[in-house]
Amino acid sequence: MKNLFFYKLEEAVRTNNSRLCIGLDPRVDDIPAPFCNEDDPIFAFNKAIIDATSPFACAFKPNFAFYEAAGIEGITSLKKTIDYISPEIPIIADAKRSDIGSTAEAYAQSIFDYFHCDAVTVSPYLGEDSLAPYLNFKDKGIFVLCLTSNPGSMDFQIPNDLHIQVAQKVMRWNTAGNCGLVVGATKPEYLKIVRDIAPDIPFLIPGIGAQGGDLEKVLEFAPQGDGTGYIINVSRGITQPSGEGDFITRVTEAAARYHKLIHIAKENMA
Ligand code: OMP
Repeated sequence: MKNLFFYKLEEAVRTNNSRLCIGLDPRVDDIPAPFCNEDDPIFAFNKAIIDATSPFACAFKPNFAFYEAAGIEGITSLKKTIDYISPEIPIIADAKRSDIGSTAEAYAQSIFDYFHCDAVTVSPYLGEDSLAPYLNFKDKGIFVLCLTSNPGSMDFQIPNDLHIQVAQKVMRWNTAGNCGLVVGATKPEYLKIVRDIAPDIPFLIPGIGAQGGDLEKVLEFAPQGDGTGYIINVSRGITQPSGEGDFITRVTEAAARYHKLIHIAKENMA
């Protein structure tokens, strides 16, 4: 069963022939000179990136940390960025919320009623009642952290089989078809385990690019049986492109390259 969010996501995948989610994680100190002279540098920077990369994207994922770090102006830039993105391209609020139910209700209202995002990332650590306020938004996407891409996933998640338990729980919580799992690209062998447990839960997969995840291996294990059900996030690899020359040209080339790499890796699997 696909809810409204996952239907919208698959529409965007089809339209742009893309499973590339582009992370909008602006680091104020790294914003190139021309954008710094604008009234709202973060928004000007994001707007240029969105204009250049929308044809390659199936989703955008702003991580709230980078906007909150810029204070009240950053929050304004975030709102403007979200409002600027075409309504056809879903927006995943990377907010990694987690709190007791009554507080989670306020977080969910913020993400969905104020920012009007299509989906959110949440941490399962506080259990089912802490996720209920998000899951009650049946038309939205709720991506639950399952196996994170950072080295610290070896502290609790993997040695205690928490990734397995989270995948099993999310299978049960997915009665509205609005759940997804965040599964990092840096540990494909564990990603495979999660896919075996949750064969029809869509994956949001960060960790390609700056974190060195193995795209070929990820694409071997990530797809659902019908070949769908996953998106690959790249943030710094696109918005902080290497090389010299015009910045937006390099951003466009990087987005085109990851878009193509995903296709090539998929073809190599076939
Ligand atoms: P890059 O490493 O620059 O591509 O950024 C990755 C983005 O994905 C950042 O916004 C991270 O916060 C986020 N992320 C991870 O890197 N690892 C995870 O396990 C989960 C996330 C996420 O929830 O998106």
